[in-house]
Amino acid sequence: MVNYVPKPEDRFTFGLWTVGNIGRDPFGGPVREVISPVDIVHLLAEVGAYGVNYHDNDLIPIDASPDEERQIIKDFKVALNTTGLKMPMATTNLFTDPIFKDGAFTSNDPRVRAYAYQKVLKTIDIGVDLGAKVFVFWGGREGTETDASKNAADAVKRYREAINFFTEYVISQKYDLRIALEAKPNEPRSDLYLPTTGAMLGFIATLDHPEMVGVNPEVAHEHMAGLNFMHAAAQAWDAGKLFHIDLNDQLFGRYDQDFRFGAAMIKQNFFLVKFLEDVGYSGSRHFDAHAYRTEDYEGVKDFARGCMRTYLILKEKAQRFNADPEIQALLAEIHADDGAFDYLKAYSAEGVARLRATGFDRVGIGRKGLNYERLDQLTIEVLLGVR
Ligand code: GLT
Ligand code: MN
Ligand code: MN
Repeated sequence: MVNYVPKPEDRFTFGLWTVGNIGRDPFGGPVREVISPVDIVHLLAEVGAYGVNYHDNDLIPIDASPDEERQIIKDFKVALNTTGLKMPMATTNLFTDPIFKDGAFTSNDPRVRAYAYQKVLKTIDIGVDLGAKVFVFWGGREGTETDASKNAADAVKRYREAINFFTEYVISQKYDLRIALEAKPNEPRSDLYLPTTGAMLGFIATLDHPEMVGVNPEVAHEHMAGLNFMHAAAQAWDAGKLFHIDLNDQLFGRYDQDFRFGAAMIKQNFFLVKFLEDVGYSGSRHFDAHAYRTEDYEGVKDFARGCMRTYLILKEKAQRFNADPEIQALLAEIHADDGAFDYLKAYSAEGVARLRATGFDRVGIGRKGLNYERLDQLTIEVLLGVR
């Protein structure tokens, strides 16, 4: 990890739409020229990324002719081959075109839902051809401004029908492809359905092929809702559902800022990186973020390099935390367990009888200080570079 240089095994990826973001916002037009997907691939190779992800229309314009489409895919494959970049994840844009203004799978209009299905099937085929192993669904327009317009329970049913349809399609084509659902609480709709990673995990359990479907949690999306992102990622991991992850940053309660990873909440991101590294998460570390609107393309490279560098620095800090004798001594004390209550790990009538007969020093246990102040200060000192 010397010099924090990204390596292929770090699995650092960026979407075409991230470094290709031209800095448009609701109050102002673009500040950067559009650059082609081929140029984006070369830019990502230059900064040391492992892979590039895409939406269908990041690569192929929505109104491209079949000939144009063939040529674009051919050129893109050449760029992947010459740079060695991989394309591990594909996704469908179901939010930009006006046809999706009231959603795709949850639209009230059956023609819109059918068009969305058609668009997804095509993106799955092309994505698999380009090497994708994970297919993300982010329902950017699946929501409402007024709940007079849709039945929220029907919306979830329609979402379920759609995901069931696509898992059957993947099976029928014998594709080696898993699906990852990405939650967001709001924006661009006033309220989005299935707004958190936890909501997605509950939804997945209701699908026909839950084993093929996991989540793609995004740091900023949980932060928008004021939630602890690492806890969401950990729950997904525990459920065997952490198929992909969108890394970026922002403070709680703001609009969707998609800042450089680690730009805003260092301590939270430290615990996230530590979690991912400690459990051995081996999927893509996808930076779904973009450069400040103040930047030109040199600044975009600074942004991309910064995401990867900060991840690697936090990874090193996690190793330091794990190797720090004082921290480890405290943790050993905090986690001490002599096994006396192991009989409660599984229910038994005998265990209940034993438990009923046990006396507890309630006051004494409640009085004992836990040393978390010291532990947290030591953590902060690791992060601030004095340990
Ligand atoms: C869009 C959104 C992201 C999603 C992308 C996938 S598109 O940039 O803000 O969070 O991951 O559709
Ligand atoms: Mn986002
Ligand atoms: Mn995302």
